[in-house]
Amino acid sequence: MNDLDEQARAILRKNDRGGYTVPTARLYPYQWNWDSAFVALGFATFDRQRAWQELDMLLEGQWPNGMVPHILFRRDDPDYFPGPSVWQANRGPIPSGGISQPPVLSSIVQALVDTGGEADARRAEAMFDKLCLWHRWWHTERKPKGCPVVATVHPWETGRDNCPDWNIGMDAMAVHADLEPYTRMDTQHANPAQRPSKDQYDKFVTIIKFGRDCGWDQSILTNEGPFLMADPGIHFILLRADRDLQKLAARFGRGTSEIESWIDAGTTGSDYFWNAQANAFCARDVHSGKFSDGFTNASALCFYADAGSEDQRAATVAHIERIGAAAKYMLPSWDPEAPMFEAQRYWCGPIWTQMNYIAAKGLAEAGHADLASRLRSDLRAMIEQSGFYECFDPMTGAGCIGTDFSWTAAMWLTWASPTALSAGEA
Ligand code: 9WN
Repeated sequence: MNDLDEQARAILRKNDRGGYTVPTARLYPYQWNWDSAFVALGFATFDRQRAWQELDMLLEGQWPNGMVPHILFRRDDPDYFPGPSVWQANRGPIPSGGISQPPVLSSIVQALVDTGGEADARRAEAMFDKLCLWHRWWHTERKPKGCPVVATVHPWETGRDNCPDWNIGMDAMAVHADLEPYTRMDTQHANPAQRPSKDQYDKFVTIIKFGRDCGWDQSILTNEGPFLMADPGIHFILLRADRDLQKLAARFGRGTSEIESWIDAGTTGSDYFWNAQANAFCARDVHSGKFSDGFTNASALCFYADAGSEDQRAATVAHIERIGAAAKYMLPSWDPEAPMFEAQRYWCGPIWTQMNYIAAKGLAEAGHADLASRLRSDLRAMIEQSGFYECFDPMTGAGCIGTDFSWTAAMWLTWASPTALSAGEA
């Protein structure tokens, strides 16, 4: 019995709010989209019924147009800003945010089916139509006119909120002149030096105001909103999820031609992200075509999506190896050798546990077992040293921001712990 395993299970139980899990108490007191997907993997190591319940409760919030919102506000909680009264996004059955989050869900469902039995397959089959509807939403509502790939309207939708990747789009937009005054709560629960800046928050809230003012019409938000960038993270996660959805479709005897068309578009669309100067897959502003130029943990997800040419993949491996020599721990969210790197500021450098997990999964599948196992053993070492933090300083392994964090506990149980079922693999 590993004591950290017991601690990880206790964190998941403690963050359980009755069938769904909050990422951490107070700082994030609601159900978040991709957090819940990763958390389900953690529950599955000791309570499969509870794992499926997490996903069912996430899908309960799906909008009629197919979008699965990034946050579900089952009750109002004064600890978080912006809450339901700011979003006013009431187009679904549960008050929610008006944007989505990286669509990792179908891949998690496929993983549960892969490792489970007939009962798991039945649970997956019951949610198959909802998964399809959500993928279709990405491929239509978030596909800007004239753009070959899906894009994003808000840095929060990418899950990589203040990554320097978004600076081009954020610099190109203005803070709304009539923005209502607001009080941030995150800086009361966490060290402000590790969180996004005031200007970034003003712009985050400006985009919410735009969404609210257009009644959360997703086509208007995508095509006319203040921010529109394409994210290699969302792109590669969606392409992987499309592939996993196709496997589920085949298993359940459902049609696959529409899903195949998404996979084809995603495969060729990967080139849109190739920044030849940086020799890496990078984020890109859709309006100006300008590239971000830093290598991120999302750039490394081409393997997870099984995308990119041989040269592009070799260049990606070279970046990972270079960064592996510069950082004590892998895989930082922003290149430690690039300007704007900050070892402890949120998505400007810190290591994110769920990103390590999917990046390593892809690397292992592509035959880079050494790199995959470095990502795993580094995550294990940081958790052993610092505990179950939200993210970690890649230079020292110190924990940053949220404590007793659900997806960190889940990634420990699923993957990083020496007792994890997948101990032999990445
Ligand atoms: C906004 C919950 C979420 C994660 C995101 C992470 C952070 C929220 C915030 O917390 O974002 O969605 O308020 O900072 O960036 O990836 O899903 O853990």
